[in-house]
Amino acid sequence: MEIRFPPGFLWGAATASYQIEGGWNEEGRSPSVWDTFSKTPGNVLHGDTGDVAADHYHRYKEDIALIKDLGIPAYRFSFAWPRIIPGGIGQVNPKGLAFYDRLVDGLLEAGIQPFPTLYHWDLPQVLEDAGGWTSRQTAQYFADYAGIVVEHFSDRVTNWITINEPWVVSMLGYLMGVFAPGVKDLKAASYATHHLHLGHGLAVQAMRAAARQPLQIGVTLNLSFVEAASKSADDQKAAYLHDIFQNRLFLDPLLKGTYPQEAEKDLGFTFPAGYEKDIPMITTPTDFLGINNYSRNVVKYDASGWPFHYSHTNPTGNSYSEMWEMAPQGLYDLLIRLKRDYPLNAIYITENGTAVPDGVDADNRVRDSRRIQYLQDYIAAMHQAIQNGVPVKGYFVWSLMDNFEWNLGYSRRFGIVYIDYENDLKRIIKDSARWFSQTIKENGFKIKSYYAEPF
Ligand code: IFM
Repeated sequence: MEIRFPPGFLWGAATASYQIEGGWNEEGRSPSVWDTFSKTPGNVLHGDTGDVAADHYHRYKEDIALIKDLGIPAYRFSFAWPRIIPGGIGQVNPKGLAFYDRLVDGLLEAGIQPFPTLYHWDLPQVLEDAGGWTSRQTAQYFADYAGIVVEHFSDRVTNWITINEPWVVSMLGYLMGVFAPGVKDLKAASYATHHLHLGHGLAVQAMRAAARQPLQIGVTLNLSFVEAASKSADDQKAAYLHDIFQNRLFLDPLLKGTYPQEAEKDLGFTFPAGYEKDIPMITTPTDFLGINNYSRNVVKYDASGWPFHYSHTNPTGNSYSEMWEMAPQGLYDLLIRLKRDYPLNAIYITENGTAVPDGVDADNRVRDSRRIQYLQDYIAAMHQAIQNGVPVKGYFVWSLMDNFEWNLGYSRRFGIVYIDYENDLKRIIKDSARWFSQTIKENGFKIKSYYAEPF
């Protein structure tokens, strides 16, 4: 059968500032929490840092040309707060804005739609020193920064994402301590969660006030469909709680104006006193929800689990990437569930992709057939969800190019373009990029049949 997407469906590729830019101390950029974290021994595999990364800061023209040659209509990138306001608040750095002027103008000249994110985790270190996301002030500072960036760019840019994956910031950054800033404290994570929501709401209002034309604004959440490992009551309860932790702690306040009760009762989160008063701000209307999805989560009760009494299982049946289970059914189930449970008019898949071992063959080709299979399966699952009424308006592959995969450094490659770290960071088009390019050209592809089971 032929899969064809609705007219106007937006295809894109995504990246993030710290993961590709490099130029870490150039033209006035201040250190971010990720500079500090990655330079602290033991935090990142092989001691890798984003100092140089893919050197996009200097090679953005070449990268724009790549996107254009591949016929990719939209590009999701993130602004680096420490480049634009090195002190976190106050003085704007004209050279920081100028870099993104060059990038945005270059994209527009190439006919590529910019789809930026304001915050993809590179908090200015100076703000972390003052409490980071555990401090209510940071929410306001983020909104101030958002207003400044929107004032400058909204004559040319209409689609905006406030925050990328607040779950990662609060849970990996402040609860589990495996991402910057490396804190392990449930109260800190609770406060960070609330202040990220608040920062998003304040930012949306600041952005609308600063906008030079009507904007489409959304937030991007990393969501996973959650299943219990068995029908036992304990496993069912574990799955219920994990769904709250992973998904509802973010979806419910933003889209329904409530925190799930169990977050406090069963998981031990403690939100700042008087948090209820922030709910109207947090639920400030947006235009779309961004979703990053890579896998599903299958969990079982586990008395010794940390930070909660459950653990993740590795189900059999699907294959695995270097990171996670490849589970396209999980994307289908997630999308159908979102439509059922939340008032959503527009969804963008703002990230989906996979890290599989790949390398350059003697003929200079990267034959990443497993990545192609993964993308095809997930895109087909998304198509099936659209056929069933889920309003998915666009899809961004993660990632345009191999990059700094946070605490795993450069050991994992998510790109559809290969970065040759050994040879002057040469860009090499992988087979998956050619496949994606063809998919965009045809606005779909052929498959034997859908494989997702009805939800
Ligand atoms: O590389 C990350 C990205 O920064 C956020 N979403 C998940 C990707 C893969 O882990």
